[in-house]
Amino acid sequence: MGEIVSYSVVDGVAVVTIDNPPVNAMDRGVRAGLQKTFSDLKGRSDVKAIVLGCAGRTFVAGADIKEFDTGIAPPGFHEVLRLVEDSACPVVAAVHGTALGAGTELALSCHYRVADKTARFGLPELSLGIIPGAGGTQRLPRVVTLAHALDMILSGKPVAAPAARDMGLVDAIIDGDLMTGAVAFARNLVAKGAGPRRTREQPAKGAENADSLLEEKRKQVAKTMRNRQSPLALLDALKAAARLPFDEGLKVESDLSAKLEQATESRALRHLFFAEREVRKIPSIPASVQPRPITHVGIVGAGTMGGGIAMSFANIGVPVTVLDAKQEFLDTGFGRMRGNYERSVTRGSLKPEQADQRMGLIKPTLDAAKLGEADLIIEAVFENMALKKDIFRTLDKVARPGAILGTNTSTLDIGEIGAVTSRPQDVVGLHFFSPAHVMPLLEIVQTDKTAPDVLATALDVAKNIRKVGVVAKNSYGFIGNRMMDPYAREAEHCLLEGATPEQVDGALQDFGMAMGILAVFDLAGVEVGPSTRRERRHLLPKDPGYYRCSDMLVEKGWFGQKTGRGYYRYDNPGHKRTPDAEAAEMFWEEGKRLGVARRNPDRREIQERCFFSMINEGALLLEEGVALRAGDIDVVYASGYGFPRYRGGPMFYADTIGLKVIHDRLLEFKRTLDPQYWTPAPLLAKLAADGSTFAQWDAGRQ
Ligand code: T1G
Repeated sequence: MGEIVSYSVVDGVAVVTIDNPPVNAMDRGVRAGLQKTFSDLKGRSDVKAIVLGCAGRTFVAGADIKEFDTGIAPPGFHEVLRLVEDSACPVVAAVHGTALGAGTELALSCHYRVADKTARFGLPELSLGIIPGAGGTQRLPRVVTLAHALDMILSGKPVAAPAARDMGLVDAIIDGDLMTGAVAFARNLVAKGAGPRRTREQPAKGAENADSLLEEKRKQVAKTMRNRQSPLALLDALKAAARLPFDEGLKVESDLSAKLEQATESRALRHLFFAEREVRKIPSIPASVQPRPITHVGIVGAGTMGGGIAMSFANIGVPVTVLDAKQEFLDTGFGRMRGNYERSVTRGSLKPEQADQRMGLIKPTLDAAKLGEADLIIEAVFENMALKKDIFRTLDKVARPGAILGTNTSTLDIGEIGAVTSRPQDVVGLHFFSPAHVMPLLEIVQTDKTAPDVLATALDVAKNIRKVGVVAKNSYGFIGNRMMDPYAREAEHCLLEGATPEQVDGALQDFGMAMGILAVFDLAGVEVGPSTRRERRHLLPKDPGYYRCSDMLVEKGWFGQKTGRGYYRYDNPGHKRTPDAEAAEMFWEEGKRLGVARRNPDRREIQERCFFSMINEGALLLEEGVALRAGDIDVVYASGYGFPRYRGGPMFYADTIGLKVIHDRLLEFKRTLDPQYWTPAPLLAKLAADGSTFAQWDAGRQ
């Protein structure tokens, strides 16, 4: 590999190139290379201007996130960026790809910035639980207004080059070859005698209304970004940018950054960043295995799930054929998809012509033979084994050889489904989450017959449709729903013991869950759980209180939002969720009838019973090999179940509590609650005894 940072001087313009694949992360090597280069160039009187660009697919895409765990080795960011900014001749950043985090901060330390039109700039540090730590909070408000800087960093969303130019972050968009254009831009600066334009010497823009702007945001983030420190720290850093001289503001930023980097919030978010990339690595799939090309997809079932899945493929330009049994089902399904696209157009997230183009890619059919040219067919019909088997027998006849047959089942045995075909090796579970065109999680379920290249294809499909694909072994509930079972079981049992639904959900939301599980059941339909359990009643625990509350609601026809009553009432004008004293009373009476002790569990007990039982189930999944890594379980929960990302997922959270603490609490619940549910998983008991963690268990298996 060549030098990480190199330069050449042509007719007085030095072109500096960073080449640090895969994303030019500004690791120690890059920082040292920049330090050496700009020190060398400092002494060259023949150099009249400097252009700084990157090789490969993107300008610097950030600091090397791995370095936070080991500490930032010298030279540090401030030292290097100051050297760039102190250059006696103009420095022009030439930006392509995604200049994120330290990438944008490096560009800000240059005096001018040019970009190709597809380039994007961003400061996504809050998504890692930190704030820009290389001067971004101090330099950005000196180039764009404080309001723009605040929005850019708080949202973390990349800004496209044209918009960046409009706000003052980019001086010119380069058509044609970026470096050629950047050198021409630099020569023009020299020709017109434009010297360095040091960002730190500019006044903060729009600082006059800093107090009101930042105070209003403080109130907002306290609600929308609950339990998190980094957004509040950002407001403090921006206030320093508006009120203090640059160097003092930089000190404020550094002190805040140092604290955040070591805090649990950032360690949790960095854990998820890497875990979401680790999930693509499956040891049983040799690197030589190539995914099968997917150029045409078939969907069986035009319902909510089938339509959402069809949209996921149409959104990336893949044609889709949707089969259903009746024209009216197709009409309803296509109307729903069109409605989804129209809502995106109304929201401004999609242009009308894009919506038309995507809808145009989705074709209806009543004839299964039309699925014959599909490379991948996904069944998404009712959770009924007989129906699914019929469909797979038909697919076995019409699908072309080598086509992959996926099922969106969430509870049925995929091995049993595949067994009715002549090609079980081509059968795989593709468990989408509703709404399928929005939710990022895709559970990829392998049976013991699924071929490695089918798994590789499913992972490739997940990345292409911008979902997070997590591989699970074929077992009831796969990963997510299997761990939901004890979690919701405890939530319901607390109702029999005297808690109200709002107390239970309140405890779960205080923890950081997007929604309490009882409100989720009301949203999804309370009847879904009991009907799934009916299919498995011979396997259920011997416990009359087991999900007794949802059974009672179903007996009364209270299915939740769709019927106006469930755990809560929705029969008010705005269909808002309101407490239902009658339902609570009904649960308590039932608890008494069943002889359940009235414990009136408090917030802490509700949280511990729900989350520790979930974690214990996760440990069982790891032992059974249903989940490959604890990190995979964290990704499932952060991407598909509204688990707060700033806690890193259930298994990371368990490590922060300490496995021995959890283990001892499980034993206490075994003594005081229904003992059949509280036996610590052997893996959890072992790790607790060894003073170890799930993270160490993962690392030991790499
Ligand atoms: N650090 C270390 N490794 C990184 C990395 C980073 N910043 N970004 C990507 N990788 C690895 C990734 O793990 C994967 O590795 C490979 O590169 C390809 O990534 C001081 C403190 C740039 C949009 O948050 O958003 O700067 O799995 O699969 O889908 O203020 O990577 O192949 O071994 O994601 O094309 C701020 C994070 C850091 C950007 C490319 N920057 N990266 O997406 O590829 S904090 C970020 C991304 C910071 C300063 C602060 C994406 C991408 P492997 P990939 P991609």
